[in-house]
Amino acid sequence: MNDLVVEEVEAKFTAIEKGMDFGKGHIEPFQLARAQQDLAAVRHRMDLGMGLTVVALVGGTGSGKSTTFNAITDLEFADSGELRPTTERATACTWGDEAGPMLDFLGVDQDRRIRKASILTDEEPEFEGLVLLDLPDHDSVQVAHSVQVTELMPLVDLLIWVLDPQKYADQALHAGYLQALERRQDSMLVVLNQIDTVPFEHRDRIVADVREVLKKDGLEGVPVLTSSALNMEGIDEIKAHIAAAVAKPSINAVTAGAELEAIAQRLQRSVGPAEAEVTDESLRPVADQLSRAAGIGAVADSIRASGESWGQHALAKPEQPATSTVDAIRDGWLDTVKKDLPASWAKNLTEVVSGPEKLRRRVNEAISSVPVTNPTSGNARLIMGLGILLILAGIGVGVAELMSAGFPFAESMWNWITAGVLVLVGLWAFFMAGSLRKNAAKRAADSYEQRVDDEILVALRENLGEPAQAVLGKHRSAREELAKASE
Ligand SMILES: Nc1nc2c(ncn2[C@@H]2O[C@H](COP(=O)(O)OP(=O)(O)OP(=O)(O)O)[C@@H](O)[C@H]2O)c(=O)[nH]1
Ligand SMILES: [Mg+2]
Repeated sequence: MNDLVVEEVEAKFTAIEKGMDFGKGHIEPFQLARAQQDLAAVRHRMDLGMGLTVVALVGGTGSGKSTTFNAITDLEFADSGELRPTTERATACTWGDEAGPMLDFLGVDQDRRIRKASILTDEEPEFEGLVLLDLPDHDSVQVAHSVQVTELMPLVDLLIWVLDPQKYADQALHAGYLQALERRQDSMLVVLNQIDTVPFEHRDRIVADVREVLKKDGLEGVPVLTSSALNMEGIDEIKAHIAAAVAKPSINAVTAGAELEAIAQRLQRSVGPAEAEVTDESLRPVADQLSRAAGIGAVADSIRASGESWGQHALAKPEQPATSTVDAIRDGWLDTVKKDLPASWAKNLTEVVSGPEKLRRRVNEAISSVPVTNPTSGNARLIMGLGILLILAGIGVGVAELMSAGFPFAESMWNWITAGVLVLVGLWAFFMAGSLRKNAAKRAADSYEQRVDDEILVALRENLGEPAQAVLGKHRSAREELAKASE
């Protein structure tokens, strides 16, 4: 058992379910039906118990399977004896975990099940989750409710082949098991039992013979042990192999994981490799295009130009962009946003964003929500008025001085200086006012452009960006969930 693998399989299953949910409507009905069916099958497999390790004793009648079973379990639950065949119904011993569904599925009768951990305290943690099966001899026994090779093979973590040294040559490995386990040699173990009946000097030769038989069957890698179940010899070594199988992730969990990966990979055809990022940054170029189409630049220029004189200036008005222009700008944007999406997602995206007509209306509303007005330059006018007054006052002082010539020189000089200063300050104020007016116009023009840009951006966000993001977000989630399950 390996908790991590079990968790991974559960996570994959959840990811596929989520992926299918996010991708709802974008998975072909045939693909969807197939995925649902496959998922149900995997769920069934998972529910049998992914933390269980199934170990089965198989072999010809009288080889000592039941005796080995009893030796391993340290119980006398399996029938062993002289009468052939002895075992007519499969027998199971389980350690720890609930193995009911698994045993139901395999067809082990209720009265042929025993739970080790419930009898003794859990003193064999290395066997936690073990399901040990003693099977009837397949060649000679035809029992209705027997564990079937086809059901057992996909679930068995270790198949222990118990051979009788007197008959090992005729006890050819069962073809059904062999085919099923051909690619899983590490899931097999051959035990030459009743080794006590073989004289010492012959044992090596027999083991060599068995290896030869295995080699001919293409099973070179399968370990061969010897045992005497009756005398409890070689049992610890068998138990060590079982413990090693228990320590590994169960074939059931590994298979479930692989099946889920395959399902996820098939579903990945319904999503693209990535999705475009829709942010304000990506909408800004679109806003700029629309702003150009509406002649916002020209309007701003006319506001700027109004700063050149004091009179009321006729300001340019923004134009309504042509439908075809908005259409083209919208299409161009959609193309870049859709580029990585499969057809169904792309179609959905086109449907959820505002159509060209609505977009045009919204953009026009945005543009006209910003008033085009002559820049106010209240302070500039005041300063200019002040300047003129000062100039006039200076001129006044000068004229008075000219008219009353003859005053003492010193006094006259102060009056001329006063007149000069007044005129100079007045002129300075006059020019200051001019530049204030220009600056005010420039600021007004810049702010107009900025505000229109912002308003267009808001309209684009509401009509294109946000609806697109909803579709792209779902696509991203579907893609990410399926990716999680497929690796
Ligand atoms: N000498 C000796 N006899 C054994 C050994 N293991 C089993 N036997 C005997 O062999 C006979 C058959 O053993 P079982 O365990 O019933 O054999 P089985 O493989 O379960 O047989 P089936 O249930 O008919 O398929 C019994 O009489 C056992 O006592 C062993 O290691 N040495
Ligand atoms: Mg038996």
